[in-house]
Amino acid sequence: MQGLLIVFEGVEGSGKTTQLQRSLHWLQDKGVSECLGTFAQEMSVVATREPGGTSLGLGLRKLLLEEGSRYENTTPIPIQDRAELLLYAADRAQHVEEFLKPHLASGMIILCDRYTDSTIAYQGYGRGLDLTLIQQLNEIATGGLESDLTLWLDVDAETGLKRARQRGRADRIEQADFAFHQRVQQGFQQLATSYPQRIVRIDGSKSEEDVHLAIQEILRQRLSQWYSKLSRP
Ligand code: T5A
Repeated sequence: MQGLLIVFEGVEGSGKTTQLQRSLHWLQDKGVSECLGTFAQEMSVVATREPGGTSLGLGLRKLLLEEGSRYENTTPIPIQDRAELLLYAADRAQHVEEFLKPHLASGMIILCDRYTDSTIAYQGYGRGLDLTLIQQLNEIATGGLESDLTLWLDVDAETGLKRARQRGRADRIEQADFAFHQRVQQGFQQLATSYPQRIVRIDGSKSEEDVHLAIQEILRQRLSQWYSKLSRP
């Protein structure tokens, strides 16, 4: 039985990480047993993220987000846009083979903080790199593995950045100029329009609790559909 890949996407500070954790706890406590009936005992839910869902990915994440320089006071390494694109692709290729595919093959529900749409939004719309090239690279890195559901937390760039910056020093990507973050937001809007079956928009400007309830509703629907499929003889 193939598991489910559920991805959380959005601009900086859109609340993905907060909502992913809340969804994880809800699914583990009640959601899975509520929606998956007799199959619930066989199901487990795991959380992961990009970049940084593997040991190699953690090293790449440090390079990409300058986490080393944030915490160890070292000089940031300059990264060219195409090099940045390839580093995200390398992180993804490793993540797909080492983590996503084996967990999906064992029937797990995976909650993933960012995936291929982030590369289109950030490196494509944000940096202005060729979108066709990025689609091809995503295909190479994933071997064609798409999310079953992508929850896009729609928050305008200004609100998201304000939230993210309240937490302290900004990482390398957060430091990019405001127009960059606006283009990223446009990228997510465009993706949601192009892939309405896969990407569900959630109003991320609402309170944390309201956003959580909206996500719960979508997860209930999708898991129930999945359950009907699993129960078919
Ligand atoms: N990237 C990633 C690329 O450029 N290309 C790629 O292919 C990929 C995969 C990842 C960076 O890499 C880039 C995108 C990113 O810049 P990251 O640390 O994972 O780096 O950064 P983010 O994913 O942006 O994580 P953030 O933590 O900045 O944003 P989140 O996860 O969206 O937000 P969250 O949940 O941490 O919340 C931020 C703050 O807002 C509050 C929270 O308490 C927290 O303080 N908050 C709310 N406040 C008010 N109302 C709500 N509804 C709130 N929800 C959360």
